[in-house]
Amino acid sequence: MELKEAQFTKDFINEIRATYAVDLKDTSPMEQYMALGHLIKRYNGESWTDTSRSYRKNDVKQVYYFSIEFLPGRLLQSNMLNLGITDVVKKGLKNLGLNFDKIVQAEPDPGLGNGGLGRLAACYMDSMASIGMAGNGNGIRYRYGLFKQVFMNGYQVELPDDWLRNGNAWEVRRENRACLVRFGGHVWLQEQPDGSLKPVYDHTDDVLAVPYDTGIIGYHNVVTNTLRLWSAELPPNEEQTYYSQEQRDNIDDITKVLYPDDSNAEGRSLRLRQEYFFSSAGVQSIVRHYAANHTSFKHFPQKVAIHINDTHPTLVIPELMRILLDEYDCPWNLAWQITTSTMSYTNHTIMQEALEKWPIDMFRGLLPRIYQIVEEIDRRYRADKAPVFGQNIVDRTAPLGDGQVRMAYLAVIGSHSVNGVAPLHTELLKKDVLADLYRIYPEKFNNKTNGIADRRWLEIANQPLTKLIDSKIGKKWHANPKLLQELSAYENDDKFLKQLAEVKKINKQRLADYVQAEMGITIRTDAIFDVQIKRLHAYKRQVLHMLEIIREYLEIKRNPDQAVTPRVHIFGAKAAPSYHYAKSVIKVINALADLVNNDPDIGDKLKVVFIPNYGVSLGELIIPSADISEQISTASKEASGTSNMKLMTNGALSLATMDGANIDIIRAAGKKNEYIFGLTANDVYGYYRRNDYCARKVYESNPELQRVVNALITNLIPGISTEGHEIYDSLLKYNDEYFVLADYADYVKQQEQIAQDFQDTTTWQKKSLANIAASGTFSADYSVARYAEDIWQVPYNRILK
Ligand code: 9GP
Repeated sequence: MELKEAQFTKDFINEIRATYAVDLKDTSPMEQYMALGHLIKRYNGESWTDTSRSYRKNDVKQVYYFSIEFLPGRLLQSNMLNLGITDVVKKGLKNLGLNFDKIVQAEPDPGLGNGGLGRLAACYMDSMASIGMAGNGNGIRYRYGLFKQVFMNGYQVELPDDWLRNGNAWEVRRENRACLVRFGGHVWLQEQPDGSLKPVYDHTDDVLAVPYDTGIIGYHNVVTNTLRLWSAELPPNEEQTYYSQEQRDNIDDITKVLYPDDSNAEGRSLRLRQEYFFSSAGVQSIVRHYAANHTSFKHFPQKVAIHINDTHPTLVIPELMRILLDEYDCPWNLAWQITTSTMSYTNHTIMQEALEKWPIDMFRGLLPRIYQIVEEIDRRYRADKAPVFGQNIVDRTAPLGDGQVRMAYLAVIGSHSVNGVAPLHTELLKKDVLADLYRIYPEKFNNKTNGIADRRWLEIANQPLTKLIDSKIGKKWHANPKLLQELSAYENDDKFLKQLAEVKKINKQRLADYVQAEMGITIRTDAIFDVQIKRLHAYKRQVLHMLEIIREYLEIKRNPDQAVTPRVHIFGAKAAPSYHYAKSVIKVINALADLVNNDPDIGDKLKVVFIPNYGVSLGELIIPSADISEQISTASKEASGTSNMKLMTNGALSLATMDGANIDIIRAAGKKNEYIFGLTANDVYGYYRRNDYCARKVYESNPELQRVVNALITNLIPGISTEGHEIYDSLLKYNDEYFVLADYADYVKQQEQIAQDFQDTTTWQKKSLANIAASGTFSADYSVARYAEDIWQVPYNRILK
């Protein structure tokens, strides 16, 4: 958009006065941020209205991306970037004597997600708008985000993430678009005068779903899509019904917190309520919008695509069926055909625990009408498929089985497309996790490799690198990231490679300053920054990384005079509050950090920093500084990964197993530019088949490994007598479920190679450049374009090929 500095300054001062009734000099950074947010939202109001109007007028097919998580990161800078007003605003604020960085930091990082799943959903929102596609998000407006992680005595402590404390500058409450969502009670089918059956409800608990909309601004294209997040409230109370405090709390709880503790039945039931709540509200609002503009539902799938992001929103399937059957008198077959043509499903994990299943009793009690519909889907599925595929396979795959509602199976059966998020993952879905359903519906399965919002990860997070790239290949890559490939022309340009090294140093210094200020740890910027940032999970194997630190520590202690390449091991990870093992890993890494960082024999040769409260904003600080990107999951277990892509685009070299999208990164950048190690997925499945993995044998055959693992149970690392034993036992007593010991020797070999290669700066920077140049292909712009063409069949208008 066109914006002159004088206009901006005038508007900004007016906004401050109008909102806070004070002079600029008396405002806090938070007030400055809020005023700026309101102003930018207002600037963009016309584009948002125009976009919605044009979708309506042209009856454009719309995609609705349903996700229980959205992790957008701070919006101020990305909105300014996408509107093309960054320079003007920054200059204007500077001339007013304000500190832009402080204003940026005042924005809370919306913690509406947990990890890759939610971040991917947010990237896709940005890219859909940026390629000019009609794509909307649908989720939950959690009152509190995931949690704020602090460490006390090395232990993770979870504090409430009160991200809405000062309000939210970007959202619009739309009470006039609210709808009712029904839970519990009784339902029966009553015969109507025309012979049809209609449900009658009794004693239901109704909840009002109120939407809050956020404009998702496209990159330099005057498109603004909508992210709609639902909040649970008391229904309008015309009959003056009395609501007890417990009833009020029950309603309040639905959208209070992301991922309630599901280690108990109450938590699980709340989780199911959350899932139906946003699925139902979202589908109701889509149908209401459609019905206002069309007379028949026959062409619904030509105008609406609903995407199920992981199993959590699967209830959109029976919910759309319910509305079509009960409210629009659609016959079952037509309703089913409309529903399956509208729905598509992405699976994001092969971990069994994440393929949700609900006990039938809980499900039926909470959602009686939806249960009837699922029962009928199940009955028809069995009747239809058993004669062709046999009873066994149908029993294994039907939506209802073993006393449970099986959400992943319902999602596959009720969708026309099922995709994995990297080629290996999709193959494993077909061969293993969903093999039976693949036999029945081979035509539904396809792969869509994940992507990232590289404008955020370069233009916002890494401005020094962006400037350097622009100086060589211009700015066209901002809208078409594959053009980063043009950087390959500079692989033998020593001056450019030096500049690349300087940029890395600036970014390392930025992180070092933060670590010094926040954690009191001094780290040197000529050390290797060895980074592992992701959720804490056994399959991601932070433990393997931890064993390497113990090895390096013991090595320096044994041979203090030997020259070593200095290293800083950097972690960022939250553990789910009820995931005991993951929390023990955090404690041990923190205890190890204390030991290493304070040992005078070690000095600054080796440092360990576990940066608390990892999230998108910390990612923006850490990722540009990384030399090594640790992507060390057990092969077959990481569906895709996306931190691997963000780190690659910022010039880090991957230390990686052949897992998830690592494989695609390695192919794109070339094997010689990464460090690859460990078992392949085939090896892992071979062990499963033969059932012959013996962790103890590996341990006994490697004396160095013994020394390292034993350090967990001797008193070398103070304060971990319980947690150290726990991890030790997971490796040896319980036979190392994730093959940490099997991969140890190979991993160490690569780490030693890294230490050696890092000495040769020019060759290192060449490898770094190869990664940056090849990374454009992992832009989410291309990923959503592939979804648009192959799955949703919706147009977009930025030419990307
Ligand atoms: O664990 C996967 C991760 O590999 C993937 O990159 C991300 C986005 O597709 O989804 C994660 N899955 C989940 O968070 C839960 O299924």
